[in-house]
Amino acid sequence: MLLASGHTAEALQGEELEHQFRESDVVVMTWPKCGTTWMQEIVWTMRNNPDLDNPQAMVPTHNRVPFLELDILLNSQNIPPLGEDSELMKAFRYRCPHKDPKDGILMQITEVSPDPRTIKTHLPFSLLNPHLLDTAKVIYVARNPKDVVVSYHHHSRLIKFHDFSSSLDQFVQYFVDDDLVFGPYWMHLKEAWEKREHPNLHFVNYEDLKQNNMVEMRKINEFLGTNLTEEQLQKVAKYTNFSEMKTREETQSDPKKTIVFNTDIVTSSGGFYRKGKAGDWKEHLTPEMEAKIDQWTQQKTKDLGSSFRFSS
Ligand code: PPS
Repeated sequence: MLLASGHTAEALQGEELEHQFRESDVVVMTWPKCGTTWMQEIVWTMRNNPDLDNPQAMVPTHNRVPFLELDILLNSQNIPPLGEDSELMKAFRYRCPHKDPKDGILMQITEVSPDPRTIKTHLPFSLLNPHLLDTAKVIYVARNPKDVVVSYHHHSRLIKFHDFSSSLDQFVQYFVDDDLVFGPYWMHLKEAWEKREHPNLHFVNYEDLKQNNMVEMRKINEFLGTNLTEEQLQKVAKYTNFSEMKTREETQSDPKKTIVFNTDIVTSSGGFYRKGKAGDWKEHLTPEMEAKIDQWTQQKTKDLGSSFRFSS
């Protein structure tokens, strides 16, 4: 699988995803578990639902904001071929009549999505169209790797198809060895960090979004050029906070999602909306795991400059 063990972004140079971006696109770019879904909902709502009266908002986030490279994950040998009665295939048949799913289900759904598109990707800049920033806007969300690894470990056990049951200790080792799906965490972040002054890139930390929510919401509003009033921003901030998003997901659909989720993990550790906190790693990482991540971070962040930091 692309970017799984042994495939670094460097090794894949020249194999970029050939997606044509449009001027009105906003791409939410993250390493997994850094706050993608939260930012998808903020951006989509600011652009399409500032007064919270758009009935389209009832459609689950992932159907409004396509996950550009999901086909790569769907091609995993762990995942049985999508049946015609699956939600995704039904959406494909409806939105892309006469198209062949073998040419990419999500790729083609993304292509036919109407403007203005908000697109999710976990791919780094080096694996996307090199003209991305000349064309579209990108919001990059970074998160403290200690919270990322805890959240990703949970996710890997939660999603049935990942078929993952190893310990957090083992998972931390995979993380610092750059052996998890979507590859080296620091390389991904560094590629965005280096471009942070580009007018079409907005770089935000999950921790800042959590702690100074309205400050960050105003910055996003300015970056997107959405011109929301303070009152609209307050509404969007409330609508996209953790508890509201969690409640919406649980009331809109089967919270245990038995086809996709391991129900015993949902019961013991929570669903997709697990904790939504900055600093929850303190409840999970042992001093040894923490030291391992600190040492790795120190090594990998040397050339990021002194202005780079995570707030907790
Ligand atoms: S994914 O699967 O890569 O797209 O996951 P991603 O959305 O990037 O990250 C999931 C984590 O983000 C938390 N989350 C939120 N935190 C704060 N506020 C809001 N609104 C929000 N929505 C999702 C989610 O709970 C996961 O973090 P953990 O630490 O596991 O709770």
